[in-house]
Amino acid sequence: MAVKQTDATSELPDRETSVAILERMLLIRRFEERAGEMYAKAKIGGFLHLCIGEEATIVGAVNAMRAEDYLMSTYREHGQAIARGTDPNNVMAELFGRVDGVSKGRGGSMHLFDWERRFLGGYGIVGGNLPLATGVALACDYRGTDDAIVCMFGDGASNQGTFGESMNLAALWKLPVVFMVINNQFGMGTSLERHSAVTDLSRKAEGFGVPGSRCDGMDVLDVHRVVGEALRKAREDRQPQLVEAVTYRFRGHSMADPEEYRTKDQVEEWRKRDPILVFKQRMADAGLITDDDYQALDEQAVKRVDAAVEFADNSPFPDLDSLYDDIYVYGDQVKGWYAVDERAPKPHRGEEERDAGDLAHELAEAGAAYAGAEYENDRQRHSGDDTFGTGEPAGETRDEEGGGD
Ligand SMILES: Cc1ncc(C[n+]2csc(CCOP(=O)(O)OP(=O)(O)O)c2C)c(N)n1
Repeated sequence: MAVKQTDATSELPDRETSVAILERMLLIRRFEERAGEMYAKAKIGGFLHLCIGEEATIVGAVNAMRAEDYLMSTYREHGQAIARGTDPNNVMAELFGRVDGVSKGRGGSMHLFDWERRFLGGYGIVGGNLPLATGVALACDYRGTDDAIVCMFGDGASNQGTFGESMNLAALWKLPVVFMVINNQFGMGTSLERHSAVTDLSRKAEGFGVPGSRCDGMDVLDVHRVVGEALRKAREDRQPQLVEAVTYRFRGHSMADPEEYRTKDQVEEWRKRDPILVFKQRMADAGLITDDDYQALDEQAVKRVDAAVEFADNSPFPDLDSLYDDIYVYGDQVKGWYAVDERAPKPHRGEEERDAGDLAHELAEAGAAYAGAEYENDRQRHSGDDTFGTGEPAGETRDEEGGGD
């Protein structure tokens, strides 16, 4: 896998714009690093997928969108939310599972959502967001709007059946959608060459009638240029597009990744093309920024993230009474708990937690008791050693090893 060098063909924007781009990428980087730390300290539950290394791909693409456009992403989406303008406080609070999180603490890291900014998530099912994005594009078209959607997914997701199904319908119905494959070289621990017969992913949808283009995902300006043009074609010519951004994730797939599928040398080779440092150097060469300016921007990003952690820490966990709010299931599946199958003008029975049947309550309480016992066991296992060098009491840390998503 060759490391593509930046051609640096896209012109550098004015100082103010360039600083804003750098600022945003730095904020995402520092946010992700801190999220990793908070995960190790067990402040964050579930899984955590960091986008460190992919900042140019994210910021370049999001900056090419209009405010009215929609964005849909995968579980590796903290950066997308921040790039779209969601307050880092609410993103961190969601990671912490607190009520002030963007999804009221119910979604966690993989399910960020911000309707106001038309950020439609955060999606845990690999390839599951492609048909949904196609549906959103259909809605944009059906309502006669000028809006479009950018749907981001990984190289691994391009092997899902949903990829072909979505491309076909988008092309057939001439929908305003840009499918953006973030090729970070791996689907979990499987490299692109080992999981996809076609490795030029920009061409993978051609047979379905969706033309593609490729950008250097480590070059924020190149991404901006290519996604901007793809959005124009999707919006104005009603021709859906596939954009491949060639990038690399510097960290493991998730926090539970021993990274046995790649060498340190390979990671180091790609780190030489760190999208933030490369962009900073271009700005410095053009006389737009000094080392002191950069230092100040970095400190500002760190402070912003400090504030986000403090905010998240001070936000309460959702009330146990709200456990059954905003949840829809069919009545047959959980006894005494009804929702979508009983549409009526009045509040639905399942929307009142108190109406939930005994069984649902018992299950919830048993689950909470079980989680408490696990936590205690974990504390005892770690008591007395600072395994991860976090400087925190050992019981506050978690084991990062072991399989997982
Ligand atoms: C349908 C489905 N199958 C399997 C998984 C488990 N899984 C989680 S992430 C992942 C790898 C996806 O890789 P890629 O699409 O390249 O995205 P990346 O993680 O590199 O951003 C897999 C297989 C899942 N979440 N959903």
